[in-house]
Amino acid sequence: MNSFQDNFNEWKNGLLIYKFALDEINTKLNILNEEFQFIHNHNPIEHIKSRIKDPESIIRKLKRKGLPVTLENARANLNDIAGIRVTCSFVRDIYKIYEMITTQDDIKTIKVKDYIKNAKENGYRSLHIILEVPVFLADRTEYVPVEIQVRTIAMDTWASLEHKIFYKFDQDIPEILKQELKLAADTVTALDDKMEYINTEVDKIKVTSKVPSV
Ligand code: 0O2
Repeated sequence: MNSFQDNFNEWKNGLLIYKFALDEINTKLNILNEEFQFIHNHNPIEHIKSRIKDPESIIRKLKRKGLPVTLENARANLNDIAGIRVTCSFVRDIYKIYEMITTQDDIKTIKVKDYIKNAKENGYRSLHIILEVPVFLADRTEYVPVEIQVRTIAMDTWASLEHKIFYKFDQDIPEILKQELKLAADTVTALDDKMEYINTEVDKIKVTSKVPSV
């Protein structure tokens, strides 16, 4: 039987490749953002945050999916061990990022979940892109899945609070709070629509004057 130390080392080594994949996607996103700023005088990305899912969350998710807790199962069944969250000011920037990253030659797009066009029942909105990126190791190349969640700053504020409440109530949020969260999500959608409208108006005015981009 494997000792705790053996298991710990096996998990640590098994998860290392996800760090390499995250590094690659982070670099790609930063290059796209800088290039976009140079050409269009506008940053589509406000903020990037990346993380490797911690072993406790991996175990929780495997159990939630009814799967035995092994590293092999985690690697075969979880697409979000390597996760990157990208926040943008405007909804249109989310789709720009999507377009720019998924058309790169070395990237395989595995799955796209558009929770912006089809929000979840609780009000959650975000664009989830699951990609595979090649990681070149000393003796082999591995395609590693990375989940990118792209959302506006307002969507991110909502999701962070909802996530905390979800775990505070042990994944069973009281009905009254669910309703309040749904109302807050509707307000977020209205705010994003308004910001998009204002940005479009700025663009129109820019054409006829020298107003800098926002
Ligand atoms: P955590 O704690 O954030 O890591 P799938 O395997 O594709 O069938 P999956 O991955 O469960 O199923 O589906 P989905 O919907 O793509 O969710 C992946 C991640 O999106 C979640 O990871 C959350 O980070 C985020 N997410 C999805 N739905 C919600 C939601 O309703 N509210 C909030 N705040 N975040 C959400 P985890 O592992 O569930 O959680």
